[in-house]
Amino acid sequence: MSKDFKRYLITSALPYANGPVHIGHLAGVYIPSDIYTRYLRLRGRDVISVCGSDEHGVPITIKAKKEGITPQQVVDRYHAIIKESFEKLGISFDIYSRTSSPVHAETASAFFRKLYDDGKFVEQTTEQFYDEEAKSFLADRYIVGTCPKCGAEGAYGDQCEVCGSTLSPDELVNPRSTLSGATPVKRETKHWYLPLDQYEQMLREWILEGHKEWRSNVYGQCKSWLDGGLLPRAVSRDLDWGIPVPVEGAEGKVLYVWFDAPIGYISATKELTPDWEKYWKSEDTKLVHFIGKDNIVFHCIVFPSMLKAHGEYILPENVPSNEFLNLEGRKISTSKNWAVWLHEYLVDFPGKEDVLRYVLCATAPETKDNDFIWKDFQARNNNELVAVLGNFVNRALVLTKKYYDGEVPACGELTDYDRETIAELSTIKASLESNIENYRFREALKDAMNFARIGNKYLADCEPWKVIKSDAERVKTILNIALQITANIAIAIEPFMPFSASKILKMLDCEAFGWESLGAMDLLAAGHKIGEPSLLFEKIEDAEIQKQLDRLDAIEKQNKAAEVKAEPQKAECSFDDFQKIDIRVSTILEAEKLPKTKKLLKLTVDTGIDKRTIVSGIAEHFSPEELIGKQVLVLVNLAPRDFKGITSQGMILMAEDATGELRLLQPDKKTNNGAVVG
Ligand code: B3M
Ligand code: ZN
Repeated sequence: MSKDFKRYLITSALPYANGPVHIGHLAGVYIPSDIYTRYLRLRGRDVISVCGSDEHGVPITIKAKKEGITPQQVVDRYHAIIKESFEKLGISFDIYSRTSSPVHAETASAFFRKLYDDGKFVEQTTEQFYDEEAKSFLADRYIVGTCPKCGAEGAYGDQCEVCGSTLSPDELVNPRSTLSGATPVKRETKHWYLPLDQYEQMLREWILEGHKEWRSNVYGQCKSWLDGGLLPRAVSRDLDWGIPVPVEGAEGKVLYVWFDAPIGYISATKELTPDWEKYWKSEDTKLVHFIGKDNIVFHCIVFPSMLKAHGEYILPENVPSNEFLNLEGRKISTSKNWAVWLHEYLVDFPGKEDVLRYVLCATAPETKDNDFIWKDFQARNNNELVAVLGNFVNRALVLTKKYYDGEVPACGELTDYDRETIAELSTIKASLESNIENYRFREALKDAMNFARIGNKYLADCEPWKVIKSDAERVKTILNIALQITANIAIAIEPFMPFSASKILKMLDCEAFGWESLGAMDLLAAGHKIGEPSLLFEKIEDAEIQKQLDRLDAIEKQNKAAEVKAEPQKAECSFDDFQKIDIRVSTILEAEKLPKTKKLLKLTVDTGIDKRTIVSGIAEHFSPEELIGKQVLVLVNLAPRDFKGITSQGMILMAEDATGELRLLQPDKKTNNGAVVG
């Protein structure tokens, strides 16, 4: 069943250049694709990994408009951030390109043109919303109005962000164009459609019959699309940002972003190598698309139909796609800033790139949604990377320094236990390979870590630090084996933690080994002098984690405040009613906590009329000291009330913020006490 391929072409979903990359993207797409690619490279396979920024589409034009800059400026900014942060995390694309590149414009245009010339499209005229003032067709996102479902203002033509309903612009009440504010009108427009229905049979055979081994989430989504029946899909849009439709009479029309973006994989390959066709047009190539689950239909249904329509291209062999990663129990959201951003992580945790790679792989949402929890991040670092991997490597190297001045001791006769340990390593190797090749990266990572676990156990069981006193010869064998395992670890963890792998090699003072060396026990010759041991991983302290949790707390508070809806207005009151209320500017003279209460403060205030006592339930919000001397507004003619035997003569006016905090209301300049408010 498994075919021998001559070369591999790995693609990773092109991130939209309208924001930076976060841990959800990494866990879903880029870490798995990098592990797979690095593994194949280590095996000496002919492999290239391509990616780039997806720089077209409506969200980018909207962002530009909001910030008063051009779409090109938006994508320039985020392309730079994304590219740099990928590099720093060791994501080893052979090329990270961008869809605003000239090669891409040319490639995507030519692709469209071939399909057009070969009669693969159907043309259709439909009615679309149009802004007569701005003289522009309107994408759904450019139309706002009242949500028909929840009544919220400012719902978009495709979605209401308040109640989450999916909408179409026709449903909005009082629709308006965000370009000019005008009411949109319907106008006819012509577009090109790819008749997906014509590819249904091909897709059924190829996926449903031919690729039953795909992950069940991917296979299941494809099946339900195919069972639901496919419809022609528009591949052009009325928009001024994108690749112009290369056909006469198509002024003002561009390729739909989901038509041009996957062609970006081809353009990137073209930019990388003059040999690009061999990767895209030969059945000997294994093409694998790493994507997020919201991209499945485009990579399994639409793009393959495009490739088939073109006729010269191969189809992907697999499309591994993950579920979603949540953050601290909540859905990651760019608009709500509920995310851990890669470029920020790299600043907050310098030198800990592999820790993030490790944790995201260990918790990758391979078969179901999963959670990124900062405490778990800390625990995995401290209990697994530091305590198991780092500890083993450190012990092996430090003992070698101590007993043999850093020279690899010769291996003597093996005991049964030595042999068992060595045999175990080969078993893990087989499992590691099969797990990576079948896209089970979490399991594969466990296998890689097992090299260190076995090493740790081996040292703990053999106790060379004790044996050295009684049988110095035996210790040579023990440490030889421990060092060989260390060299093995450098191979096994390279796809997952490349920085640590090269650190180990440096400490061993040797060149990188190929994958075929994994399991071998002669990687380090006796007499070879190792380098200086240093710590592979450092403990992460509570304070560092608390800083991240505090940041999320602050974001949560902001979001809550933004979500908050004002309470409905109370029943009408007459002017006479209002006149009855007597509010005065007053100054707080004294404040103290009422003994045996949690919430009550006893205040003495100067109301200008008199000095009086007011008891107020604000002790959890203000300290007595911060109140003394403050001017406030006091409702002075409120009927007196008793609290714990003290009579309160009035009420301090306050507002409660959405965060639950209380705010004092004060005159904006110093005012004489007793001044009437009204
Ligand atoms: N930019 C969507 C995304 O980032 C899209 C992927 C394109 S892959 C050709 O989810
Ligand atoms: Zn709504």
